[in-house]
Amino acid sequence: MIPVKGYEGRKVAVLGLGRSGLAAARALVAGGAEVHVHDDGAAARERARQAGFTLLRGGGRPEDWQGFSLLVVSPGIPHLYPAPHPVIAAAMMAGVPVDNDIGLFFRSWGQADWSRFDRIPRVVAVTGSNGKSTTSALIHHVLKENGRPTQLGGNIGVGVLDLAPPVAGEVVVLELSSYQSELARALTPDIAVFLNLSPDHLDRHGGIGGYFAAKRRLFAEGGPDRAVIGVDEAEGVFLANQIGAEEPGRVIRVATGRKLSGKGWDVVVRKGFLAEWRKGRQVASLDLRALPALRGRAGWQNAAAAWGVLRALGLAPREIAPALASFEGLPHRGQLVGERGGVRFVNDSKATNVASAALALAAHGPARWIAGGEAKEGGLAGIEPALRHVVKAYLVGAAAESFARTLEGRVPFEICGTMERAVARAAAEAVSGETVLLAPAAASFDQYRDFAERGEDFTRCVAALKDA
Ligand code: UMA
Ligand code: ADP
Repeated sequence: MIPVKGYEGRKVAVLGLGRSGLAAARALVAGGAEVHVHDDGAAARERARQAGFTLLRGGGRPEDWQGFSLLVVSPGIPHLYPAPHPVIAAAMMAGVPVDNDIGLFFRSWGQADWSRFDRIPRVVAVTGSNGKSTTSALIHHVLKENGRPTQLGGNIGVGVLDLAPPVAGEVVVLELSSYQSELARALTPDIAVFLNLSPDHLDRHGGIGGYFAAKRRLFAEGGPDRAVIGVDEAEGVFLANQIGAEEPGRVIRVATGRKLSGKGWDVVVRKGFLAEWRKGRQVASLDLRALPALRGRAGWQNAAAAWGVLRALGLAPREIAPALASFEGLPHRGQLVGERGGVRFVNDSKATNVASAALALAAHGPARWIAGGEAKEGGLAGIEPALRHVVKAYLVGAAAESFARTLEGRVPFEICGTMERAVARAAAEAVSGETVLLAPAAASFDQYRDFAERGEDFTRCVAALKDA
């Protein structure tokens, strides 16, 4: 745990008692704060009470906030859009600062006793619409393989305040969601990564502009020493230009599929070949085509971003290359879960938006595509160019009918409803050389607890086929 500094003897409230909230409450107590907690769920409140926490009284009216120095909010709880949670609204009306575990982490990070370290710890923060978990895990994996001290946390599942206090020279890799970066009152990583931007979570950010603004804060507030920026979209080009205009050395640009001009520090992947350029010269290269967990443009972008970070951390190409090859990937992201009569079964349940689903289709097609779930704003808009990789779509969940309307006249489809039926139908019709691909382009919450449960259901259905 990383005890929170700066709130000794002061009253602090924590809203939401999941992974980030509970870790924050514990770390605030360890730092000497007087902590009051709240969760809208009665069971979570009861668990907290039994664990010895004081429950917040009221909280829905500005007068309830007398004497409070801070409200710490969990990322899943809206503070602005689509509507502020009433407790947050009241605290803000009362002028109480609102922060989250990420802000507290960065405020509590640098310590006076670090003077005993010969190499100070560093933080790498990774953001983007897609590929954050994979890239964060990849950087962490390569560091570990090279015997470097490292920890992994943030949106990937470990609340940041639950991380252990760092040791000398440690690199802490944080995956940061837009929910987390939007609210944090301190954001000071040493290296920050912006992978890409495509529409997602728009209801929480009041549209794409708000979503980009939430991610950009990582580069504006404090400003990292080094920014690794994917420039495949206009937003990344804009960001790289803005940061690099003042200090070109601060930016490492990452591109897949096109050459970059200029004499900066770039990592470019074309047709599966990674090349690192500095001052107009190629200084390193690697063939990524044989790396199974880093397939297609999505995998190449993640590999190139990780390469940029690792080089900025001082690793040599000969240290990075073997560790990239031994990375097995994360479950539910382009994961091969079965093969039968020349047909591959790939679980990409985490492809919850159109951009990730489109890249998955391009990487794994020709595809028998299982899609649907709880549609995101915009539905399937933007998927059209990727449909050439689709042999037939098998639609599930609440979005099935609306997805069918988009696909009408473009590709054959069938409304299957359940995963079990979709897998059975796709497997029955697939021929050798095709892939049965779960890449839903939608959230899972209509039928499952989360994307992982959906991916596990797909995997189970595929395994059941083998016995049939
Ligand atoms: N709650 C309320 N009122 C509300 C909503 C929620 O009281 O209106 C309570 C719930 O009853 C629950 C708690 O808040 O007890 C849950 O808080 P949370 O949803 O913020 O979840 P945590 O368990 O704290 O997990 C969060 C991240 N969750 C979200 O951003 C939604 C986790 O990311 C992250 O791993 C964890 O912190 C540790 O940092 C998950 C996620 O889905 C994986 N992220 C989104 C994504 O990747 O798309 C952004
Ligand atoms: P995140 O943590 O940003 O959600 P993940 O690594 O969990 O990212 O991957 C989410 C989904 O996006 C998966 O379906 C995966 O196949 C796909 N994906 C991974 N990397 C990228 C990328 N660089 N660009 C687009 N899609 C990607």
